[in-house]
Amino acid sequence: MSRILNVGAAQLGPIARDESRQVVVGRLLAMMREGHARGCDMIVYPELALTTFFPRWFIDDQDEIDAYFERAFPSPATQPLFDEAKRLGVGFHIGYAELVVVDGVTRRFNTAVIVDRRGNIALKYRKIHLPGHAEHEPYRAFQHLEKRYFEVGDLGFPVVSSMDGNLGICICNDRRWPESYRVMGLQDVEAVFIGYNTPTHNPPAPEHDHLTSFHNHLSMQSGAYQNATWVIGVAKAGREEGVDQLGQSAIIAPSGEIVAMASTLEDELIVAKCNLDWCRSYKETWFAFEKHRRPEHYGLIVERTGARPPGSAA
Ligand code: CDV
Repeated sequence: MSRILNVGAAQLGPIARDESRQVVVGRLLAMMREGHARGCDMIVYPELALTTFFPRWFIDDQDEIDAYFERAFPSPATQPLFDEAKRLGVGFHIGYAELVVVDGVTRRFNTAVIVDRRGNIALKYRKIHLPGHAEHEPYRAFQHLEKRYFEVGDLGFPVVSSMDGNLGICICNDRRWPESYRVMGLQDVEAVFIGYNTPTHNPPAPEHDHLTSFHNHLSMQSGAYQNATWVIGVAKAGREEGVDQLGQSAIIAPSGEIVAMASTLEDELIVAKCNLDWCRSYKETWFAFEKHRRPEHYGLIVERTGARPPGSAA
């Protein structure tokens, strides 16, 4: 019997700055119920799925910033997601801004979790590749202050055996980096969940704007194929507080093919029957890592961060 994970990628349309957690959770619950009615085992929500994408603003007031963060997860506002998932017997993935106090020090992360069918958190990931900048940059039409508001994640790229498969997470900008997928590939990952908030305009390089959609799929399709895994990429899409964000949420097979894609920029659930056993055909042939990888020649990948031309000093 094949291991089938029926996945619902729950793309979100814009979330307004003044939209409450309760209203957003209501939208998420509506898609969870739709997913259950359509036979889903797992609902995948995007990055920072509970609020507007606040790193687009330079905010001075720390209390105002912290209002976008969750101090507990679940909290009274988000508990209904856990309760409904348990009642329906579906799992879910969701991204949120996490605030924790450790040994008296406040830490803030861009986080995502997988919650299993029983309503338990099976895996937590904290975003590692934080894009953007840390200071206000007035030339930009809008800011991207993830480097200011979040710390680099400290949990690596973990994979968990849950829901009858090996499941992993990375978040938005992580999907552009082959290392993210490879570290999970080396843990035999079979499905990677990725939420994203991607403006269609990139202020530092507007010459790439017309390629935003291509680069989104290119990154996720190559990550899927080269690591023999399903990849489920889910957007927060549409014009959010004046900023256009990419849609085209996609469910990608280990072949690298897109098997389902969103066609709107709104709340939209796309569904695919993900046969986790399809991964084996690639994991045991082209990408039988144990037979074909040559890590003794890959040292630079972990020794060096930035590129240096041949002959330059260390
Ligand atoms: N939320 C993100 O990580 N966004 C980044 C860019 C657009 C800043 C991305 O790679 O999509």
